[in-house]
Amino acid sequence: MPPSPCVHPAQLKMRGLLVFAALLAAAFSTETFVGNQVLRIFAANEADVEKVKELEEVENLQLDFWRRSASPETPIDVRVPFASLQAVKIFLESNCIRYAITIEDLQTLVDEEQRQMVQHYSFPRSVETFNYATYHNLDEIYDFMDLLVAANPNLVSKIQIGNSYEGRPLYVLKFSTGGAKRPAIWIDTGIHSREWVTQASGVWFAKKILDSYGKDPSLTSILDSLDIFLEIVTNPDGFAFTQTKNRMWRKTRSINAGSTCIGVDPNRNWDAGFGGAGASGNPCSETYRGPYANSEREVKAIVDFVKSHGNIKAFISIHSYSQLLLYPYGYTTARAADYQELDNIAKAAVTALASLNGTKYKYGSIITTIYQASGGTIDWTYNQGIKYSFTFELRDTGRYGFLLPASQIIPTAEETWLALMTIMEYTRDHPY
Ligand code: 0X9
Ligand code: ZN
Repeated sequence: MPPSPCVHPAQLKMRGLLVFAALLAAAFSTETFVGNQVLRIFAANEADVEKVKELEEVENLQLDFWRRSASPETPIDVRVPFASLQAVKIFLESNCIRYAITIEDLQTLVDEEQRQMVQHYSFPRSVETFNYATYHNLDEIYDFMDLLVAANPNLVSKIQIGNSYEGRPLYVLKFSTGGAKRPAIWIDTGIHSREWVTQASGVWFAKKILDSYGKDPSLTSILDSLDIFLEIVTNPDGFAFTQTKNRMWRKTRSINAGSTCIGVDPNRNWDAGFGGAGASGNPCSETYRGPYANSEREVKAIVDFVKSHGNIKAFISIHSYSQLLLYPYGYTTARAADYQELDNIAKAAVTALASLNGTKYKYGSIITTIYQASGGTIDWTYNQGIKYSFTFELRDTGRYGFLLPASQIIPTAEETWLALMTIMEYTRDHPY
């Protein structure tokens, strides 16, 4: 009998571990990412970019583009399931397209993140004992909001702007020192559920506002003339899903008529260039725009809130990752009327951000800095007349991507806060 193909004992042990992880996940019906790799693809020219787009069309490959590219300058990051790895690598090599493996085994990072969360969990009794340096689940963040309001009901209140598709409350924290319908600043985090550093930063911002009022003269003067609205978990259904079923979930969780695929990209569902290039009409796509603009309750709730408020002056929507500060437009190459002013503000904001830890951000309009994206949040808010409309892509630039280690939460939030302060100060000093 011929000997069976040789397997090194160390490999066998590794395989055993992988099988065990897969079994555990199966028991909890959680999606596993065992053997998934994230590849960074360096397209040398337009033709390469087009070639890589061909891969995207092959649904069977189940590729998850973490970072797309419209031009050869920015590399493409893509999560490749184990079963597709060989095919993708052969495709790239045979087309002479260069790539590197940025994440060897995604499940290792997911497991590490889970271990960190369990290890650092402590029952929060107050906003003082709450652990800001770890990731939290939805219930913990909702509890945090109540603790925050209890800590200073004169400064912060919790309002509900609607319900998610699955019926979860959509909560917004309102920071206000009085006055009837003062002009306001809006900040949202977590509209893409897997971008965990954003919700975690949102929690930190809330505490920072509370701590700074009455102490930091600048934040104090901002809150004495403007209200701040902060929606931390903008896509709660997706967020809950990332915690229990699939860490990589991005979209909402609405059912799509005529398809088995779930969810709409809530950053393609706004009524600005809706249905144009830079979004998909395929419900199975990660950038599915939805059946019509504002079809998603999570989006509609904000649209209704912004319209009924009528006095929002700055709107900041926070994503990750790539380290970018962007302004309109994403759906058209037309320059925003306030292009020069927005560019100046963005420059000042990224300079302030870098001053803390040296973290470098690029800035510019969405379409020129990353790619065309239609139906995006801040294009709609800008067209509504909210001049100071910005969107962030927080850390990192791809080493960990959406699985940014918890040790980076506080440094990320701290540096981002400086950029937010720059935008908020500008809003305070340049009323319109
Ligand atoms: O594609 C997107 O929706 C954004 N990138 S992400 O990785 N966070 O999904 C970029 C689109 C530009 N608009 C905003 N950042 N809002
Ligand atoms: Zn995003």
